[in-house]
Amino acid sequence: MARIQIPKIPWQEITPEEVFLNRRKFMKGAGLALGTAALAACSMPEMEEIASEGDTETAAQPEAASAELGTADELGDPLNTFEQITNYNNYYEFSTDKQAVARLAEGYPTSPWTVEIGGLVNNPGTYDVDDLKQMFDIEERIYRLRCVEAWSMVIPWMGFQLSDLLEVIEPTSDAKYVRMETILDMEGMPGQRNSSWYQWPYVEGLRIDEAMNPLAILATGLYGKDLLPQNGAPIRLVVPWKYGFKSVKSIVKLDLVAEQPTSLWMAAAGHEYGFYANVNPEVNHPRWSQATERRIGERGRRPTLMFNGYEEQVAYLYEGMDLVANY
Ligand SMILES: Nc1nc2c(c(=O)[nH]1)N[C@H]1C(S)=C(S)[C@@H](COP(=O)(O)O)O[C@H]1N2
Ligand SMILES: [Mo]
Repeated sequence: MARIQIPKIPWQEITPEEVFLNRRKFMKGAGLALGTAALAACSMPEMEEIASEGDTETAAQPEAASAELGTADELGDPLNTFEQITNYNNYYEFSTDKQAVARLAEGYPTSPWTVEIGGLVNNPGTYDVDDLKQMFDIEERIYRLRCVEAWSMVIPWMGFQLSDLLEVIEPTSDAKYVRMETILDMEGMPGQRNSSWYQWPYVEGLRIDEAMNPLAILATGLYGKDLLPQNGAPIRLVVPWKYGFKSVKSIVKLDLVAEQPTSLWMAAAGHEYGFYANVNPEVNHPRWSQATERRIGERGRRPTLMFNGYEEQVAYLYEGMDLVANY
């Protein structure tokens, strides 16, 4: 079962910088590692025990297990509901109809599942997802997800830092990019079978320094539960400062490579979907503005934030780069 760390301090009470850069260290320092019990299986007495461990500078909230998980992002925006997050999905392997994906993906087999990890690394290997979940600290990360179609959600992911995996597999000095691939399964995935317009499998990539940024995670769950198929079970990328299409789902292959990978979207329409795809309210998509967005569940529109609100954490990656040319 997954090793889960329960944050003692509510997410929104920590400053953004601590949240993003020191959170895990902080949690380890506070001695809050929680054995091997799955969160959903925790009984109240166990929760109380855990909550009373470590120092006591902030009050734990043992009376409500759910209070241990966050309820808003660091900007104070409330989480989207589990129902919203699991019923409004982009997953073209199943359907281009966002509201049809959940039904079509229901029961899609995601266990056992292995990820083949290799390319320009010292330690290649094929890993079972269950083993990856044991190897790394699984923690909650509440992130905004901004789709290039100009809608957004706030999602409480569970996952581990991509940088932790990279440290284990040790990229060689020739490695410049990380390339990730979704499963190819024409038989099981109706969208792959029915749409030959796209060059399956879905491929995405990051520059290695982007992949090392602490915000980049491989997510294995949300709302404290394992991912459902429609959200990219059992393991998918989440890079919250980029448009949602970069966050490739249901990964079976991860390679370190020397050349910039060509993503499925670059191959399909490179003038509309670039490699970087950083959220930027000033660079419009050829067919629509990116200045504002619709938060699912809200009326009206809200302004889109540079790098989706994560500028402080990621702007250094693009210093001196032309963000219009490198969209
Ligand atoms: N393999 C794969 N990954 C994918 C997609 C897809 O169609 N196939 N859609 C992307 C897009 S456009 C978005 S907005 C997010 C949506 O993630 P969610 O459905 O979990 O909210 O997944 C991304 N990852
Ligand atoms: Mo998207």
